[in-house]
Amino acid sequence: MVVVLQPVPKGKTSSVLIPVVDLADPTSKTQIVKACEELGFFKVVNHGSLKDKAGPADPFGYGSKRIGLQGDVGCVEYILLNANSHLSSTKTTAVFRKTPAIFREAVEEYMEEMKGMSSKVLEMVEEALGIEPKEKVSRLVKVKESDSCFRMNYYKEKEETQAKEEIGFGEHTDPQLISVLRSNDTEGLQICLKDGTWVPVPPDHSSFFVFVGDTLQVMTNGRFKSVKHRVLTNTKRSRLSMIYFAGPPLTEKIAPLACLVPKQEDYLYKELTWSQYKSSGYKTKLGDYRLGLFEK
Ligand code: GA4
Repeated sequence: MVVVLQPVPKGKTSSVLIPVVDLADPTSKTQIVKACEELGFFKVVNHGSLKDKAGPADPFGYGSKRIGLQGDVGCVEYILLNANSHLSSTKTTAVFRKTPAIFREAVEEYMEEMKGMSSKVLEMVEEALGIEPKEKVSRLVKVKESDSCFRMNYYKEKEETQAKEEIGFGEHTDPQLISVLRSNDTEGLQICLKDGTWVPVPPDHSSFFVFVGDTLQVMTNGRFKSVKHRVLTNTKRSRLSMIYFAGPPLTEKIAPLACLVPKQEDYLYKELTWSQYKSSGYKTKLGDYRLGLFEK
């Protein structure tokens, strides 16, 4: 099943088929791998168990306009939370603790569900690619040390007097393994194809969108592509999105998987810990090409 993405009016234009993975379909594993290889992005339907509920940062907490630590700005208000509940001393947790229980519990439950969804997708990838040992990748997001985070973004509707398009969230790739996004029915998200064309993703509040992140690109030695994406606030209605970024533990060594690349000389990337990659990432601007840090 595929959905046609409409071309953007400016610059290079094209339309592309966005892969839709039906989790209830027995061939879904193969569909996931195909989508990860071709686009690094896909939509998930029939996710069954997931409930339909949800809920300047430094970098966690509430943020408005400023993104990251290197001066990036966007027309966005957000809350960024560390998903590690065991890190009770972090500022995130302190701020988060002060929020009403009804909100906190909903967010905690949602993060838990997203952890389950990301590990499920990774398990399917493991099976389809024959990754060994078992759970080599999915384990990284399941363990309590996994360094995952959760972001809620609010993009205000564009006013009549404003320029035609404004950047809500500038172009970037996600550094983690995979990210799972859910939004309301407002457009704005765009993904970048391998030829550089930007295509809008039609919103669908009842589905999840999955992005391949830099870490999964490295572990698959470039077989899966970390997809560049952005949000433009070119809309009459406000957009709300929630994204779970499934990351490995800070001490985890990230490198191409030996079971996928038998010869070391074929490795496109060198080894870095997730902590090294993450902290270098915070010294970069949003749109910088961070994967260069991994390149041999
Ligand atoms: C992009 C993906 C996630 O939203 C995020 C972002 C993070 C932040 O907003 O604090 C970063 C960005 C993201 C990548 C480069 C650095 C770090 C802003 C920035 C300029 C939470 C993440 O993990 O990396």
